[in-house]
Amino acid sequence: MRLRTKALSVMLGSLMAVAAHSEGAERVLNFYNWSDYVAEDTLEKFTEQTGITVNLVEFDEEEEVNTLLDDGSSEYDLVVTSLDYMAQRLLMQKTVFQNLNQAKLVNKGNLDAEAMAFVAQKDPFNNYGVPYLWGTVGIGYDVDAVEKAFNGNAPTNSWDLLLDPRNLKKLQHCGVAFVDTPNEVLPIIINYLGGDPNTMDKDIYYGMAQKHLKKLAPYVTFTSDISEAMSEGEFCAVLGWSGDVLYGADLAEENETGIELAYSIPREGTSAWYDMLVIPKHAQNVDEAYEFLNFLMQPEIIADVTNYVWYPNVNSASNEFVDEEILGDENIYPTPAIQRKLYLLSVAPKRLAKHQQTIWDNARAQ
Ligand code: SPD
Repeated sequence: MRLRTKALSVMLGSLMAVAAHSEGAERVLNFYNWSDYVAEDTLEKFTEQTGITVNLVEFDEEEEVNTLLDDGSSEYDLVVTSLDYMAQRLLMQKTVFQNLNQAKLVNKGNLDAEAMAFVAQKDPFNNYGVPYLWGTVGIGYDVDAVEKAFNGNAPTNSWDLLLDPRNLKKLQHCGVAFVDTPNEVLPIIINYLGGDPNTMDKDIYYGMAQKHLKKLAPYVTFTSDISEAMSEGEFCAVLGWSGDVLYGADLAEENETGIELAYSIPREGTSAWYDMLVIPKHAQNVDEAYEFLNFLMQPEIIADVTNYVWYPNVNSASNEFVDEEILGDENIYPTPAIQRKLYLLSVAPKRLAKHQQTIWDNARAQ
């Protein structure tokens, strides 16, 4: 976990706070978010507009935020978590986040109605979360290193590249990573082997998925923190999230590391995921959380985030502010034809999630 209170935000926040102090208490928002998942100036702009100081704490693994929510912590006022986690808790009738007051979400009209309906399959009536960003799980690769390993014939648009152990062997020397989320990777493996990615059958997990993962594991590092590592040449191929690979590509360019990274959505299809903004049940600064939610739903603000982190948003009004290079890239904003190949994973009941974790832990220990 990294603590990064944006310097300027603090400065502006403090200046505003001086003014605010004479009228009342300083206003703060404690925000728990993934690392590298907001534009550089988003928080400063919010402080400028509202006088609210944002304390940003970043995490690198999904488990960190989920544990925090499960524990009922009152440390944060707004957190980013996955739609899958939300759905699982809703299924268990465990309300670890607040039922949103829709009347306070004055900017929600900017959000795409179709995307909201899609998300509502797991968060009925969009009661508990506001979609932040979304993406796919696909193939990230170092163009030169991977082509070299395959003499110019690398199957970079097929899961064969990362899920056929013979291919992994060819990539072993330049480093392969898989995103550290069993609930996402195991269904992809099952789908690759011809099964239903949404199966709830534990025998398929312990049979098909576990057996195959065992063959892949010796070549793989399991981590969700790949952007910087890829930009520096630590991994030449990853099974990972779209924006993290492309953010890595941006870093490589900025730091002139000489590495060219690319991302592809495999032709066999893959899963799409949504990250949601939720207010934890015991949040202390709820009004500030609503102000930030409305701020993030401003088209130019969320477009800035997309332009910085390379993940698409669901704010249709923001499209005109999103860089051409990003809006026109079908691996980031998939065309309708590609979208038809994307699936949403069903909510795994807690029992199955435990089996997924056991299989994963066994592979990691290999
Ligand atoms: N660098 C931040 C990446 C956040 C991506 N979230 C993906 C969640 C998928 N379940």
